[in-house]
Amino acid sequence: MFWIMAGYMCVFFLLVAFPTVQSLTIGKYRIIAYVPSVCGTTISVSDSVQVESSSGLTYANNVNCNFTVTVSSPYLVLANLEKFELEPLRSGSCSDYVNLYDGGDTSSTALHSSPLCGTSLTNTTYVTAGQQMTVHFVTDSTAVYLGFYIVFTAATAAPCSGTQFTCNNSFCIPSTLACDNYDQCGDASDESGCTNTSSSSSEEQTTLIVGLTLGFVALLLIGAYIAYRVYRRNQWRRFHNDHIHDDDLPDPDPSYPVTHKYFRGIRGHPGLTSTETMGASDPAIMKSVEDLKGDQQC
Ligand SMILES: [Ca+2]
Repeated sequence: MFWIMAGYMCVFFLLVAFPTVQSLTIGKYRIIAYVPSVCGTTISVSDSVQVESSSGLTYANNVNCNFTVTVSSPYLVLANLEKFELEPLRSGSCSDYVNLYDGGDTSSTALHSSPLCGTSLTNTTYVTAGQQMTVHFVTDSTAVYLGFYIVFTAATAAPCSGTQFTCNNSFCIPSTLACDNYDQCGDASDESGCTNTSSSSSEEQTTLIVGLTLGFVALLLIGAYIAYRVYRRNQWRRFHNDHIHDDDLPDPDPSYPVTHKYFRGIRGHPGLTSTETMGASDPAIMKSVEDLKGDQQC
C-alpha cells in the first residue's frame, strides 16, 4: 500500500510540476513556420502566424524562397518584422535580403523602395491593401546571420469591432492576441499593461511550488520507509546474535532454528519470553528441537 501511494505521488509530481516548468518557458499562444518548409507554399492566417528564417541558430546560404500569406476579407495582412538580422549592405547592395510584395506573387508591388537587409530597419511594420502578401527571401553563398522572424496577423484599420483590440498605431487585431507575449500590432501596444500575464505566471509558480513540495514529501516518505526496514532488519540480527548462545535455549547448537518467524512470534506474544514456552505453542519449532536432540543422541 505504501509503495502504491508513493507511486501516485511521484506520478502527480511528473504530471503537474514538470509540465508547469515547461509552460514557464513557452508562450501561451504561437504558431510557427520555418524556412525552407514554407517555401513555395501559401499560408492561410485566421489570426496570427510567425515565420522564421530557419529552425536553427542562423539562416542558410544560397536560399531563394517565396511564400504567400493570405487572410480572408475584409482583413488585411499586417506584417511585423519583430526580429531582423541579415548580412549588412556590401558595396551599397544587399547580399542577403527580404522583399515584401502587396499581392500573391513577386510581380506585385513591393511594400518598400529597396530590399530589406542589415540589422537596423527604419520601418518594421507593413500592411497590404488586399488579402495577400508575398515574401521573397534570398541569401548568397557567404556569411550567415541570425535571420528574421516575422509575425503575420489578420488585421483591419480602425475603427475596430468588438472582437478586436485597438493598437496604438490604429490597426485592429483579434482581441485574443492581446497579452499573449507576442507583438502583433507592431508597436507592442497589445502587450502593454498586461496584468493577467503576471497573474497567470503567479498561478503557474504556485502550482510549481506545490508540485515540487509534494514530490519532496514523497521522496522523504520513501527514504523513511527504507530506513525503517533497515532498522527492523538490524534489530532482528541483534536479537539473533544475543540469543544464539542464551542458556535458556534448550540446545546451544548455533544451528538451532531461531528463525525470523520465531522472532516475530515472540514480538507478537509479549507473554512468551522463553523458547520453551514459545516452542510449546509452535509445533514447527518443537519438531526442529526434537530433531536436533535426536541428532545429538545419535
Ligand atoms: Ca500580442
